Amino acid sequence: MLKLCGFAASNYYNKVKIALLEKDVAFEEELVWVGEIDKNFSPLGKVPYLMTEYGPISESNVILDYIEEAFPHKPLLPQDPFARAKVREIVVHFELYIELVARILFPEALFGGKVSDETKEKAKKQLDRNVIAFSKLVKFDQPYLAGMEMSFADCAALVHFPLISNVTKTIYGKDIFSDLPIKDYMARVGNRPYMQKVNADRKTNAEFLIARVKSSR
Ligand SMILES: N[C@@H](CCC(=O)N[C@@H](CS)C(=O)NCC(=O)O)C(=O)O
Repeated sequence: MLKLCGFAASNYYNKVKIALLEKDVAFEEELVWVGEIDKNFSPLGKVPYLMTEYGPISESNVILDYIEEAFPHKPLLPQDPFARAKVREIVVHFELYIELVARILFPEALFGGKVSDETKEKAKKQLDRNVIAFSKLVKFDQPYLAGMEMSFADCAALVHFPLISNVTKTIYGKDIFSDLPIKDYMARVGNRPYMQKVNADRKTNAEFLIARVKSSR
C-alpha cells in the first residue's frame, strides 16, 4: 500500500493527502519530521514523500502526477492538454508566487519569532502583485478553481488559502485574499467530508510542531 510520509501540519503534505482522499486511493501515513528524513527517500530532506511498491517519490507535484497516472479513476486533471496546463499553472502560481513569498513570514506568524519590518514590506509588495496575477487565472464564477471539475488546483487551494489568509492577517492585519471570494469558495469546496479529518490532523500536528520549534530555540 502507498505510504504518505511527512507531517500533517505541512501544506505540501496535505495537498497530496487531499488528492489521495478525493481519488479514494488507499494509503497509510507515516509521521516523519524534518531533520529525521532519510535522504535516500527525499534527497533534500523535504516532506512529503511517497513510498510506493517501486520506491520513494519526493516533491508534492511529482507525487500528484504519479497518483493521477497510476490511479486514473476519479481524475484530478482534465483530459484536454491545454486545460491540464491551466490547472498546473494555478498550482505553480500558488506555490512559487504566494506560498513561497509568504513563508518568510511564518517564523513570526506561526512560531513566535520575529521578522523585520523591511522583510514584511518587501513580501507585502510581492504578494499584492502576485495575488492580482493569480486572480486572473482562477475561475470563482465556476464551482472549482479551474472550472467545472475538482482538480489539483483545488487540492492546493484547500491548503494554501486558509494558511496564507491566516498568516497575512496576523502580520498585516489584513488578509491578502480579502478582495477574492475565498469564503464562498471554501464553504463550497472545503466541506468535503474528509476535510474534517485533514483539518483535525493538521491542527493536532501543528501544535506538536510549534512546541518542537519553540523548544529547539
Ligand atoms: N517543493 C517541495 C516543498 C516541500 C517543503 O518545503 N516541505 C517543507 C515542510 S512544509 C520541508 O520539508 N521543509 C524542510 C526543508 O526545506 O528543509 C514539495 O512540493 O514537496
